Amino acid sequence: MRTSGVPRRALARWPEALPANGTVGSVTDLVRAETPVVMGVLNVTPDSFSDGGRYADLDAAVAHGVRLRGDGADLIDVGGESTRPGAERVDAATETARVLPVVRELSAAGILVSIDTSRARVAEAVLAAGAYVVNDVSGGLADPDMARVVRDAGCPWVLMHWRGHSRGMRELATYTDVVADVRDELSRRVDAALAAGVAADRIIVDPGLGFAKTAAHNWALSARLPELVDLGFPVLFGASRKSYLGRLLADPAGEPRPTAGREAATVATSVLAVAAGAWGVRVHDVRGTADALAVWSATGSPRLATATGPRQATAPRTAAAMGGTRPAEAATGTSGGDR
Ligand code: PMM
Repeated sequence: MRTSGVPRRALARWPEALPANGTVGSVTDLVRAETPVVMGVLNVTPDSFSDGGRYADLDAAVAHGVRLRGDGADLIDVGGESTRPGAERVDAATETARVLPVVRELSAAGILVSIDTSRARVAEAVLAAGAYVVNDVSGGLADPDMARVVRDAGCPWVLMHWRGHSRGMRELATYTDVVADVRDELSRRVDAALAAGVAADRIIVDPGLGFAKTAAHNWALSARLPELVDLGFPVLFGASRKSYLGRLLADPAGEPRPTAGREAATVATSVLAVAAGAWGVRVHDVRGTADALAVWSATGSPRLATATGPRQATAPRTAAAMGGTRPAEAATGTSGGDR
């Protein structure tokens, strides 16, 4: 791997203005965007469930990021640690070494980058190298220092619903009512972020499909997405190529459809999620989803009829605002396989 010569910039305060070739002008515009945001996945890992091993080389990774941008991605989500069920963790130095040069190069090319990490040290290093958004699959639970890093940077923070690291997440997939439980646990994460001084207009939430969730849980979260939208924060939806789609499309012998054959189903989930009020979608193949969302926009951006109404009509409903107490969040666990 070669390293980029792009200078690191100080992390004094986050620049509100976005790189010139972005489709929105500022971080606030990005978080409040009314047009759907498409986040393209770029895993610089040997073992992610869909693209693991394909972009380990810097040039290949950067070229893929540029391609995803050309296909219509608003943000490129760079990850250096696989979170598939059962995956072993890598150390922070390895994770940083994987992502840092890629983030530097993409940022230098004016491409908006989010960093998929749950480690504060990694986030801090890549924010200094030009990343604009922290996508934290642990919603701030994995590293108590993450809230400080995000607060000091002033960058957007994706808080994903999470109950424990990959090795044990399957055992944690027990819910009374998955949608209500995910909503409650997410609102606790929002409250913790706000209490740590993170600005409300920097927070994005995500149901975390496939993370301590069975296929039935994922379908329930998709079907009742407006209940999460009702929290009042932008919702990111990440169904791309996940195993519940493979199982839906299983062959007559019951063999799940391999990841490469899940694209049309991914596009369908993206459009349905956005029509249900999602702020954005996180996908591996940007072109298909971007095209489908262009069709959705051209036909007047129709929203699905929902019990709760459109996102704009609701005020933020965090745990503190709702004044309730909820079951404790599990923060540990173990497990294995295709997400
Ligand atoms: N899924 C994966 C990784 N990161 N981040 C967010 N915010 N939401 C997700 O659903 C999500 C994520 C799963 O692994 P992948 O990178 O191979 O898709």
